[in-house]
Amino acid sequence: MKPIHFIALATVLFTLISCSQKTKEEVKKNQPPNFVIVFIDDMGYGDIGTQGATGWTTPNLDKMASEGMRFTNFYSAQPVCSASRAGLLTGCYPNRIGISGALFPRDEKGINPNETTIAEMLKEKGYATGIFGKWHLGHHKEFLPLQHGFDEYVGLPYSNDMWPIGVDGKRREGERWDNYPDLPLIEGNETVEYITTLAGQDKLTTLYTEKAVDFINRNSDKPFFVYLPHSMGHIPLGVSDKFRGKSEQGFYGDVMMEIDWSVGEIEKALNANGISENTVFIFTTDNGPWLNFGNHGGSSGGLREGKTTSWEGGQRVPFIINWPAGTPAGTINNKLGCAIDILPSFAKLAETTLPKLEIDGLDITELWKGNPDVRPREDILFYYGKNNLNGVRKGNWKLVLPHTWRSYNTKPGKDGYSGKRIKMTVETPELYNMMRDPGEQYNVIEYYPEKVKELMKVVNEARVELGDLNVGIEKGAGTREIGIK
Ligand SMILES: [Ca+2]
Repeated sequence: MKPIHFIALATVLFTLISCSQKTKEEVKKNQPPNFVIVFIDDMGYGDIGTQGATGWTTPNLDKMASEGMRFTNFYSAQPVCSASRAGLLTGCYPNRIGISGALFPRDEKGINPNETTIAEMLKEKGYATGIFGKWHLGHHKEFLPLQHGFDEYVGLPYSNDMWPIGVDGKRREGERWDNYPDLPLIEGNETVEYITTLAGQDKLTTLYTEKAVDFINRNSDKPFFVYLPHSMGHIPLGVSDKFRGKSEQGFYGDVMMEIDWSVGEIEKALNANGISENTVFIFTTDNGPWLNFGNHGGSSGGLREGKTTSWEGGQRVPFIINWPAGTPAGTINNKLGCAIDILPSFAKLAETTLPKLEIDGLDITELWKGNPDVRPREDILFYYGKNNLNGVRKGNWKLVLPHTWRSYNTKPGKDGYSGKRIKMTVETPELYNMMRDPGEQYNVIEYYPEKVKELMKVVNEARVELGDLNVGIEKGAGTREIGIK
C-alpha cells in the first residue's frame, strides 16, 4: 500500500471510529440522567473537609463539592434512621406514611406497599435500580427492597447495632438481647451470611462500594439508579485494613476516610464508563451525629445538639450534588432543601409521573441548575417521635415549639461506650434567627410577634394535615398507614 493510501484509509477509519464514539456519547446525553445517592448513617454537618472536619481528610468529597454544588441549609426528612430513609425514598414527610423512629428486628411492620419509592418511580421509565447497604424500612420479605422497586439488593436490613454483641465484642445474654438475632447480610431476598463479630463489620463499606461499582459497570449503557446507604458511621464502627489507623482523629476518622474513598470509587466508575457528565451524583446523610458516643461519633459543625433531636444538629446535613451536565461547578447554595425533595426532582429530570398518593417534596431542580431567582421550598417541618411537631423553619426563622428531648449537654462516652443523655424541655415557644444564630442560642421571640404569626400559620396547617401529638392530635387529614405484616 502506498503511503498516501494508507493515510487516507487511516483517516477514514479514524473518522468512523470517532463518529461512532460520538454517537454513543450523544445517545447517553440524550437519554435521561443516571442517579446515584450515597447516603451516610449518623454523619454530621461538620464531618466533611469543606465543612470544617479536622483530624481526617475527605479529598474525594471536597473535589465532588468543588466540581458541583454544596448546600448549606439542607435537611434530612427526620433526625433518625427509618423515618429519614422513608422520607428520602418516598418524597413524603415520614409521619405522613406512618413511619417514625427506627424499626427493630422484632417489628412486624415496614413501608406500606401502596407507597411509591424512587426506585419504583424510575423503573416505570426503564431504569435499572440497585441498593447496596442499609435498608431499614422493614426486614420481612414483603418490605425488602426487591418488593419496592429495586432489581438488586446487598446489605443489612436495619442498623448494625441491632445485634447481640456488646462493645467489648462479647455475646450478650438476657431478655433485652433476645430481641436481637445475629446480624443478617442479605442478597436479593435471602440471608447469605450472619455477622457475629465486631471484626465482621469491617468489610461493609468496601463490600457495598464494590457491589455498587459492579452494578454501574454492568448497567452503564442504560439509565440507572444506584442507592448506596452505608451502614457506617453508625456504631459499632468498622473499617477495612486499608484505612485502619490512617486518621489523626482515630476510629471515627478512619471510617470517614473510607466513606470518602467510597465516593472516589463511584466517581472513578462513572468516569471509566464515560457517563459522569449525565449522572446526577448526590451525597448526603440520614441525620446528625450521635454525640454521646464521644470519639466514636461525628461533629455537628457547631450546630445545636445531634441525632434524634429537632435542633439543627439533628437534621441539618451535608448535601453535595455533582451533575456536570446541569449543575454549575464550585457553587454553594444557601436556600432551603430537604431529602423529600429528591424524589420529585428526579421525576422532573427523568420525565416520569409523580406517585399517585400525595407527597410533600418539591421539585428543586432549578436550584441544582444554579437558577438564582427561585425559592421552591419556603419551609421545613421538624417532626420527631411518634408524630410530634417540634418546630418549623420558614426562610431564615425557626420557631421551636414546646417539646421534650434527650439532650447531649452532658459528658459523652468514649471508645464505643455511650454517655448518658439528659431529658430537657422547651416550655414555651422559642424563635431563632437562622442567619444571625444558626446555633440556636438566642431566643428572640418577644421582638418579632409578626414572624411568630407567620410561622404559626405553617404550624397550624401542618397539624391539620399531618397531626401533632404535642397538642394531642394523633393523626392528620392526610396521614396514611405503615405497612403491617
Ligand atoms: Ca442514622
